[in-house]
Amino acid sequence: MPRLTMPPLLDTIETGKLELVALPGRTDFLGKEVTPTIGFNQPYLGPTIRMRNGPLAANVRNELDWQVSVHWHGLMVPGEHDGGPHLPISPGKQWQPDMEIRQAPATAFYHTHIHERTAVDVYAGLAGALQITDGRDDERGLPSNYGVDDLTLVLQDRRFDSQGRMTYDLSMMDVMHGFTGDTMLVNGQVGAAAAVPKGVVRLRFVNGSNARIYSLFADAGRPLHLIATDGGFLPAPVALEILRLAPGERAEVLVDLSDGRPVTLMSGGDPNEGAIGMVGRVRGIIDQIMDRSFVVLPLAVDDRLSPRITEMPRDLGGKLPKLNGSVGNTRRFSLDMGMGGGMMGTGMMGGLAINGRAFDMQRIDLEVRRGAVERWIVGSSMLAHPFHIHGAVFQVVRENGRDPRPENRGWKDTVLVENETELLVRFNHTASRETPYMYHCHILEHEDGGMMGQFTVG
Ligand SMILES: [Cu+2]
Repeated sequence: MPRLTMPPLLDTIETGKLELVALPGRTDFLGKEVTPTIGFNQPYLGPTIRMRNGPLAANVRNELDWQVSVHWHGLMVPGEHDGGPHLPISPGKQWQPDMEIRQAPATAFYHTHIHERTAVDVYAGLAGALQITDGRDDERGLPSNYGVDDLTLVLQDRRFDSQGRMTYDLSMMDVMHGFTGDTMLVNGQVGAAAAVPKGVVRLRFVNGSNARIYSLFADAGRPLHLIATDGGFLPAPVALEILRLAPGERAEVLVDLSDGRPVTLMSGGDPNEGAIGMVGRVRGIIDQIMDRSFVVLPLAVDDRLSPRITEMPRDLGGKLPKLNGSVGNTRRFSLDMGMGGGMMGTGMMGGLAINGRAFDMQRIDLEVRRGAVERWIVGSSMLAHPFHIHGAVFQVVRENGRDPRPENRGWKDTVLVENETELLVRFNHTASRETPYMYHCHILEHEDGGMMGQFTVG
């Protein structure tokens, strides 16, 4: 079994500079035929960008023949630096946002975000992981040795043809449910295993899949100790049996391998996948009857690596969100799939919308006051949708009438909406009419199909 490798680390801490180039490439995923792919600074995916608070001068060059952008998913930067659909980089051109990073340590994500091209271009490779660090992980007792005891894991699922070429042929079902593949990729690698020291290991998950919702667990009942959500650290580790991770979400967990035994990371089936997604409400029962679980990544202990951390930390220093004090507007969002007549022919594509309206680049859907906390109630009548808001972090208050799942109690910027989810959202960063922020479903086929809106903050 090949050994899992990390994306190259692009550390901006000394230089305060970040150079990315969107490039065409060729990638041999299965040891058979090569697939034309795209990536940042390499043939497929991009480096892990490490940054800390302070000025960061980015320079993104586009060497592809079509427009791309770089959305910093999870970075709290103003709309003009956010890299959304209004900030395309034309072929041969560059984009140079002079950013100021000021936020808690976290694992984030970056990817192209051109309207109606996001799904196909992220699928082909234009995405990567990002980490904001404050250099104080030793004080927290956390593993921080990149690629040794601190692993970045970009999770993606893909399909391949009989020649071994990666394919992206969308059926009506794929548009409807989002595209799911039958082959698991971690950091662009198929069938690899991680080798780690005999101690506590940190896993930074980035769900970079177009649509797949993972229900991650370790075999033999070993817990995953959740230490950070999208927006950063929890106060203390929380032991989970299952960690659900929808597209666009990130989570950091610790796994204890100090007994030397290997661990296999697995995932349960995707609640939206195939015919099962159509009967959504009873999927829990179906999962019990039909085991749809699969291997995400085996972890084996390598005795040559000396463990640095051998105990679970107690105090991570994070704070849970408590935004209840000063809530302004309440807004309702329904994530629509245009059923009822819309299923036939091209009507279905037009059915993907929010509050009955498909995304329109020319229409500002909302105007939010800077500094406001708003109550956003997001509902779905069909399938589960990961709802992402640009330039803001939120507290999940209620999920389907209950307290939020444990993995949704920290600061979030993306959350999976099944029936109804209530959020308190804090808007601290500005976005103009020229470069508004987006809110959207992070199933990329849904986003491209129109399940997106845009707003200003000022
Ligand atoms: Cu969706």
